[in-house]
Amino acid sequence: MGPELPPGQRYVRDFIVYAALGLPEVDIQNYRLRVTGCVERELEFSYESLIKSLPKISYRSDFHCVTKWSVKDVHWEGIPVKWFAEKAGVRGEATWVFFRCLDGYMAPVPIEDALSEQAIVALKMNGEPIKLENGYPCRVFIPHLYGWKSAKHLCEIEFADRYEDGFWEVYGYHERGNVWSEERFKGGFGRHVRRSPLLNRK
Ligand SMILES: Nc1nc2c(c(=O)[nH]1)N[C@H]1C(S)=C(S)[C@@H](COP(=O)(O)O)O[C@H]1N2
Ligand SMILES: [Mo]
Repeated sequence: MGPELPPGQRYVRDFIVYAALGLPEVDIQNYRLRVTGCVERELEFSYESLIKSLPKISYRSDFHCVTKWSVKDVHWEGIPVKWFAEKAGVRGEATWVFFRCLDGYMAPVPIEDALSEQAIVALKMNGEPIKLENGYPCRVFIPHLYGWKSAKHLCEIEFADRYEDGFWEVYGYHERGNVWSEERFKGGFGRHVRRSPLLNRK
């Protein structure tokens, strides 16, 4: 299902692997996903606990990179970010989520988008555990945001009461990155492009 391609995108056959900071070595025995920041209790999950017990959702959705390539109909499976937020007891002052990665990459996402229904910590793509180059052991996926928000090798979900640039935002990429309103760059051009109103929130 799903409508047509978002504006300005075209389909390619497969993912073009981006690893701006190189592929990390993943020591899966000692790997932990941490939930930190504006929460009642910080949490830690081993890879085993992520794959075994936690509530999963799955669906089909396209993937859209801001450099204009999209991959059609990827099957995603993972744990809703919302589940982690509820489990940790996210506090009212949280307005942003910083997704931090083993390679040092970070992507900020407004809390509304991060807690939206289909926003997940993905553990499988197309029925297989995520390959190293695609973000093993897990990556964020939020269907309506550009691919640079899909932080690979995720190791920390930090709830924050302030905005901070991540790896790509420093270079002028948009704070939110909604694919349907073409939020490619901050400020910028065109009627769709504007600073996120969330930035003005206290
Ligand atoms: N840790 C990390 N996550 C990342 C990136 C990265 O360089 N490092 N690149 C981002 C960008 S720009 C895109 S388009 C997608 C690409 O996903 P892929 O490498 O699985 O194709 O990963 C995103 N997540
Ligand atoms: Mo990208």
